[in-house]
Amino acid sequence: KLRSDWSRQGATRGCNATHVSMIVRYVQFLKELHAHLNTSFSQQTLQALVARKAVHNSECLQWQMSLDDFKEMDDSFNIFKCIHQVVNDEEAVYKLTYDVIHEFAEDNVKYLELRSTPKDIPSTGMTRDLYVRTMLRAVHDCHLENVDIMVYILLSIDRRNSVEIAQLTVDLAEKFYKETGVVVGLDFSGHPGIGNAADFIPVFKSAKEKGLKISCHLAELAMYEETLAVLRQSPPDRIGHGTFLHRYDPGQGYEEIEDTVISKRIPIEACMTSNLKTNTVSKYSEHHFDFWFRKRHPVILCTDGKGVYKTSLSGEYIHAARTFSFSKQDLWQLTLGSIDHIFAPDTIKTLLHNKWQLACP
Ligand code: 6MZ
Repeated sequence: KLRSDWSRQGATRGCNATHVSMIVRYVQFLKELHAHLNTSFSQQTLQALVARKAVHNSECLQWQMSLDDFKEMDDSFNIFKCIHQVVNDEEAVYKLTYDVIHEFAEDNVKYLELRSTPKDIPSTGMTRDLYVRTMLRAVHDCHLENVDIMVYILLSIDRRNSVEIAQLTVDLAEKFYKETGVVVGLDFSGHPGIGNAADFIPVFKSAKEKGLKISCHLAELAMYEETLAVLRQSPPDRIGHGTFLHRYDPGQGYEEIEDTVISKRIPIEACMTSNLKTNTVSKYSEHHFDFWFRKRHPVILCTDGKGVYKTSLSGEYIHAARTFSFSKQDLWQLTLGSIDHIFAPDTIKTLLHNKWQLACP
């Protein structure tokens, strides 16, 4: 199944059979640390969600077609707006969360951190609190069904919204962290061209004071000032994308950015296919994953949005393995190393380490 999925995604092109077989053996125990709920739908779920909202059908049909036609970052964000129109009530949030968890489990993902922006939508009775509760209900039901995957939730702060809403999200995360232990932290995301990440530094600090972990989308575009400000004043626990962190523009101060990331060993969530489709990286072979991985800096392969970018986590592994000619040791380091950077408690890290030692070829 993996082989046929990969071949549909074009991931096995140019890969010999022995290499594919080796990778198949190593992708049995994956960890997904960067997946946005609303961009991780399967085609089947999407169709069901669109069908429920027949009233918007013509608009929705248009954007479903545009899933193959990305030219720049804005195309993705236009699609996100449409998805949010069909995932705007309790039933839709539940179905999407439930389906996404099952789909990741089918792709051999054993540990998932699913992130989403809690939303207030008065027309459907949705509140931020209910949004998180609904996600938690779906996680709980999957657990009762013994789906073979551990799921944790990160609440996302959308940078186009106000600092006040961001602080509300932190408070909500703290509440559900204390109540359930399933919400373990925060994500800072949204269109990187809108707003200034530096404005949210007090919010990041408040999250840390509450014992919450935080992953920040940083340097997804070449945003020098805000990247440096965040790294200096409130370095996150992980960085999402980090496309422009390394000495990409010599003499422009990027040395300090790269050196800070290295000295603090901040893990980077690398989303290769997403970066290609949003046109921030031109081809797999030029992806910054390689730069960090060869430095032995912690870097984790992730999907970002398996639905929008038509990928899977195992597919991302094979894209990377093929492009950068991974050895068995590389695959071992990558799959085992990611465990150290999860946001769940240390007991879960130990459990995952033990499980992987047993499962690994
Ligand atoms: C920045 C992104 C993103 O929260 O409604 N999001 N933010 N860069 C990206 N790379 C392309 N992809 C997704 O999921 C959708 C939201 O996640 C963020 C955006 O804020 C988007 O609205 P949720 O589940």
